[in-house]
Amino acid sequence: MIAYITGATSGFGKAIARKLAQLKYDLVITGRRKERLEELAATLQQEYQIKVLVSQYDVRDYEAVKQAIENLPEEWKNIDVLVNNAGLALGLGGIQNGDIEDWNRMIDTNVKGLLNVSHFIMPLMVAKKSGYIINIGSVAGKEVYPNGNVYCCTKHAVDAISKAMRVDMLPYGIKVSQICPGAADTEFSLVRFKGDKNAADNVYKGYKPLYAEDIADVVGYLVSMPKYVCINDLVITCTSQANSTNFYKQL
Ligand code: NDP
Ligand code: 8X3
Repeated sequence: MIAYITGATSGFGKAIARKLAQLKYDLVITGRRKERLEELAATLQQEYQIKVLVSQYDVRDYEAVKQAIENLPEEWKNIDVLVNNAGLALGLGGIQNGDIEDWNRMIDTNVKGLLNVSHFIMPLMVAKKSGYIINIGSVAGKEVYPNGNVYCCTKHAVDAISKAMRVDMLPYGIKVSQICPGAADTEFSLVRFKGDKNAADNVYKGYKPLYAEDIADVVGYLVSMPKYVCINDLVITCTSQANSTNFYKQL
């Protein structure tokens, strides 16, 4: 069994790679930071005796995605599970103060990047009439929150794309699930606040957030379900979070 994971250099993607390695999947792991990919590949190969292929590219780069997937060795094209995880938020503020570069990066990564990768992997699944696509959405794709505007918009797009994929893949027996996590302590906030560690740490103060391993466990559960069962959509928060805006914090 082969799983293809985008954004495996950190956070959810890295934890999902470890979980699927435990379940004896061979892995294609992708992201921009090659050193991290190589380090993870070496660790997982050694710990779980699986095969790992490193594929470095930026999901925003359509040509690079095309080359990376079309040039996979034939035996690696038999992909069973695609985890569309790569994504990011940049900034938190009103549209009137928004930075167009941030908007473009979020839209190009979270929406077009996910489409780019899916566009080249779906035909491989369609040809063999089997496969499983797991998209990482967000609670931000279910409800908007103050100052989250463009990031929320990209995750609402992931919600729509997940539903559309499920409809389009129906004749081919390809499953599509969306996982929508709430606040999780990964590098997400460090990226959102552009390296400001204090701002990032503040997001997770006063309560116990989700951790990447919690979402990886859910992926492990999803792939263990029989072929005729498809869990369409999961919203997962820590117990101290009820939705996008309501937290119980003890500061
Ligand atoms: P991290 O910042 O820890 O990980 C993000 C991953 O995405 C990295 O591996 C990064 O790799 C990759 N990535 C980002 N941009 C690109 C790009 N242009 N091309 C290729 N890879 C890219 O954050 P998380 O693990 O938290 O985020 C993973 C997903 O989960 C995202 O889609 C995020 O929106 C979503 N999410 C996060 C939540 C949270 O609270 N943490 C909650 C809900 C959803 P590299 O930089 O090496 O390219
Ligand atoms: C990440 C969760 O609520 O910080 O998608 O945007 S949130």
